[in-house]
Amino acid sequence: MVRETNLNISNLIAPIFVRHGTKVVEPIGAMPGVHRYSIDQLPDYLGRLVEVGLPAVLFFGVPLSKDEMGTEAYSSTGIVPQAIREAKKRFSSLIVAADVCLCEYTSHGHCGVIERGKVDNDRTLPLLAKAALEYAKAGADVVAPSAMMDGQVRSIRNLLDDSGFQDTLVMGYSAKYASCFYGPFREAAGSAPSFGDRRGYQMDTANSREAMREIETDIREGADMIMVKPALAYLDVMAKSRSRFDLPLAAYNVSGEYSMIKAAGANGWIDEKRAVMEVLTSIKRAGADIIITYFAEEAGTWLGER
Ligand code: PB1
Repeated sequence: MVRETNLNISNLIAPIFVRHGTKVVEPIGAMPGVHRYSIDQLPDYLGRLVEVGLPAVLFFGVPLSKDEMGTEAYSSTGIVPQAIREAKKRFSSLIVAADVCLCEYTSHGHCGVIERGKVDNDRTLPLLAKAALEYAKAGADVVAPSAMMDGQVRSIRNLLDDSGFQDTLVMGYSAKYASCFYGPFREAAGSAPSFGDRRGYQMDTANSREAMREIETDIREGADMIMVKPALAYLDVMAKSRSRFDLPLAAYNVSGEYSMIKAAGANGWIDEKRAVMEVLTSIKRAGADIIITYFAEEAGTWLGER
């Protein structure tokens, strides 16, 4: 009765990697228990998530081929629109979000197009908007720009509204740090930058006032939900964001945070289940309304057992 923070399944979003092929459920070495799914394998997995009561999923695409411009990211026949259509057809009540970025689709692995050896922010904006529109057309309830390009929320919001998708929500990856904790994801999506790093567009890990400015900008540009990412090493930023802003606040419990617990648990160094529930409860205690986590299915099962 006096417990102050209660984690609920309704707080959780499950990130899902989708790829081309048939009958593929491909394990990801650096993320034990996480897989890449071909479209035909989605109904079973989504059915399990819906069964435990998960309200939402977030799709990440693994394309057939990559190129300089990240073309499949904004193709109407790309893997993410296919996944969205399949999910909405089978589970109409499931909230379907789609990550909007180029890094999984570009041959160089950066989140934007490259001009003279650097990411060209402004040339990337229309491509992100185009991708978001394709996902909205496919039925996505939420589009989530993770590219950390200045003006990405406004570009996406404007094109969605101009195209009649006023009701498609935008969850901005507002305060996203240039973190080492994305390593396993980059293996999962094959999205490590082939040169340089993301410090030219992701935030300095030492800054928190800057995060407030980034979030204010996303809100001004029309974000419906804001985010701090990663989560565990940034709970101070989460708490500060919660005290400063009223919009729904998402936390992304990223791949490295997942894999650390999995590795320690597999080695018997920590009690994995207790660690997961402690971590997710702490992220909520810090102020997150929404937690994007690869632990979603397991946590949902454990929450249901309470
Ligand atoms: O779980 C994770 O590590 C998420 C990684 C995150 C996905 N939105 C980014 C990783 C990166 O910066 O490489 C992808 C950025 N578009």
